[in-house]
Amino acid sequence: MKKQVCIIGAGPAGLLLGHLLKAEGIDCLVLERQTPDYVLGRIRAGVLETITVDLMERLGLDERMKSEGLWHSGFNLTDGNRLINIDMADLVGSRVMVYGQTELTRDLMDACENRDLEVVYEAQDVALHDVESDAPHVTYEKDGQSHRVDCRFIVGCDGFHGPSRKAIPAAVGQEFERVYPFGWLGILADVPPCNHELIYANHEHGFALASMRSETRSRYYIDVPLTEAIENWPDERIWDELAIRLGPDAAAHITRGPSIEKSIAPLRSFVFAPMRHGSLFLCGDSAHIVPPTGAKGLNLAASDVHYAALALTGFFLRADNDGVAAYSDTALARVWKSERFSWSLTKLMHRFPEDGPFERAMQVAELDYIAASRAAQTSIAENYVGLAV
Ligand code: RFL
Ligand code: PHB
Repeated sequence: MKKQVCIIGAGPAGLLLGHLLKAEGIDCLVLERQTPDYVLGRIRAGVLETITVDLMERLGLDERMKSEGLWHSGFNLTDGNRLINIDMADLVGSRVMVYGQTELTRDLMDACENRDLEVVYEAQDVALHDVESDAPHVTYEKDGQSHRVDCRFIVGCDGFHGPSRKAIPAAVGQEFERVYPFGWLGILADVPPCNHELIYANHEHGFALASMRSETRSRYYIDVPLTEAIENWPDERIWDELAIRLGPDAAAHITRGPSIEKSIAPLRSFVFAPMRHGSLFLCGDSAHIVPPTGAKGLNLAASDVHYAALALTGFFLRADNDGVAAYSDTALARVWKSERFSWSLTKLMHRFPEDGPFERAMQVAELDYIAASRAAQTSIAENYVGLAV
């Protein structure tokens, strides 16, 4: 089969890019290893920046998001003693949208048939070939049959563990990585949120986050050692710990209920450069990972896709190669700023096993500074709502 672009991975990055290219008349195919239900079963991001909301709007796929999503104009940091409100609307005149990655992915999936975006689910053994040439191809197996897709470009949207990044020779690429000594234990429950805005807490017991998916569905996280087994955390133990870490005001408003999802996600900072090699682009988690503290992962995938769609549209519609040539540098400039923000918020809001009284005093001093300084709050707000693309 012949296509202009072959996209690997039908997570948010792959589906967003597929729809953007299709809207410009570019012929593309998306290959996904899992089933649609499996992709929708992964509970991940909850906070969307303007760039992500705007892309859905541009595609005309924002109707459900605009009616069911929640606009948030602020969020809170706490160390158990005080609540520091970051009023994004007042500080930087912008907001974020609380709308689950699951729902965004569902909206993108549901639109495929109508818009003729072809997605092959359960594509096994996807392999990339000749990525350094102008005529790469992708092979895969489906229902016991071998398939080959010849294309001009391949876009790897296949997440951290996918094959695309590995198709770039080690001599060409450079990896930057920090693995954190804890993971986030997340719980999803059909109970009203304890607060109308998110709360990030740094308590002596550890980190906690109170988030939500709707007025009736809450998402909470606590950090746990990397070695921790989920079996050690029955729901009641998580609720008890949340009540301690989030502080007495939030605790008074926590409604407990049975978990409908519970999992531990490791925390990592990772960047791979370059984000394009020959005819292969990387977008989203295939090229970089941020710890979830800044709510940046999905939004970075969206900004990569925005740049990649501009580059590919320029190439196919105007024979302009500049966007392709600039893609890696342009995307990485924004990636590094989000990496910095996610890393700094992670350091501020978590207790690291190797930290002593000095590091703790630095956290307290930084929270004191943020509490008293409009300039410091503005910097946090500007990063949280998302830097310009
Ligand atoms: P995905 O979502 O991992 O999708 C990649 C897709 O590629 C498929 N795939 C393959 N397909 C074909 N062949 C192969 N060999 C393949 N190997 C893999 C996979 O099945 C999958 O469908 O990457 P993408 O599209 O780049 O999207 C990135 C986001 O999913 C991720 O960055 C965010 O979820 C991160 N994240 C958050 N981001 C935010 O912007 N805001 C948040 O509030 C936020 N919270 C979070 C998060 C991530 C979390 N976890 C679990 C890591 C909270 C958590 C707990
Ligand atoms: C979420 O609701 O899942 C969520 C919110 C904010 C974050 C990370 C995750 O920083």
